[in-house]
Amino acid sequence: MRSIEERYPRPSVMGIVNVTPDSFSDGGVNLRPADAIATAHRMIAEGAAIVDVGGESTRPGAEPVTADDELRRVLPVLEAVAGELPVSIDTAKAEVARRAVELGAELVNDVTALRGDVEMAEAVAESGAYLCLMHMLGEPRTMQLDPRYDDVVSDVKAFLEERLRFAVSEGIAEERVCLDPGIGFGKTVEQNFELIRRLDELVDLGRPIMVGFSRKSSLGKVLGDPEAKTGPLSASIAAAVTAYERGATILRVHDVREHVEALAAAQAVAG
Ligand code: HH2
Repeated sequence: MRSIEERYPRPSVMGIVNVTPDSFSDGGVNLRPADAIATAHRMIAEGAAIVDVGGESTRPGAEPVTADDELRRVLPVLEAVAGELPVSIDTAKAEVARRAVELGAELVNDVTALRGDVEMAEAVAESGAYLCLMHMLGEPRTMQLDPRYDDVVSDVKAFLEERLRFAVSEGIAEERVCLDPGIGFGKTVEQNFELIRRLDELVDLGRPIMVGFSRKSSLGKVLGDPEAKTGPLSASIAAAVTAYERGATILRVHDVREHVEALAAAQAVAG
């Protein structure tokens, strides 16, 4: 069994394929299966190690979708690419994860860290898929209203440690799990930046760290627009490279080619 760090060496890029009408930065772009399939192929050709297919937006304020709707969105895409390309399924639903893995998805990216569906841990354990456990405070509908922590890094670290222990107790091999601080999921701009600044404390948990800062609104806000809903590519790359430099292994991004190039250069500079 290959560990997740052997499968995705540092740094690896995960390309985002949102098959949704309402994702915060690319809603609608890949809603038609043909577009999503073409995007997935392009991202792998541009150097992504894996593409993350999702059928439910988790942007601040998003309403949940049913399993049927989610399956209707992602199945045609997975049927076309999951046996052929390295694919991850971005879902909190066990049924969606099961179907995706049957079709060839190799990683389950659960933004609820196995809290959204009581059957998810079993679905992942049985499938043998890789797993990403992400931190979120609250739920997407309300998470940005007034996020508070004693110390954001210590709180996120304790959460991820507990979720990792839970996953292992449910029969999921630790070597198959990576952890994600959940940038933008119940965090202020400053809390998001502090999580990257002190990423070494999360690296100390001993599992590979995934970071998804791509286009997130904190990057637009720090550039001077307090109402920003997204951030630009330039700032996304800066955040990804900084996260890599502080120990991140997998960078989850919308703009694959630019991030692959930036990370290759950063790696060369770091030596
Ligand atoms: N961010 C989003 C969705 N899934 N998964 C992980 N592991 N880490 C993240 O930071 C993360 C994630 C939100 O970004 P996006 O998919 O572009 O938007 P939306 O949720 O609106 O579809």
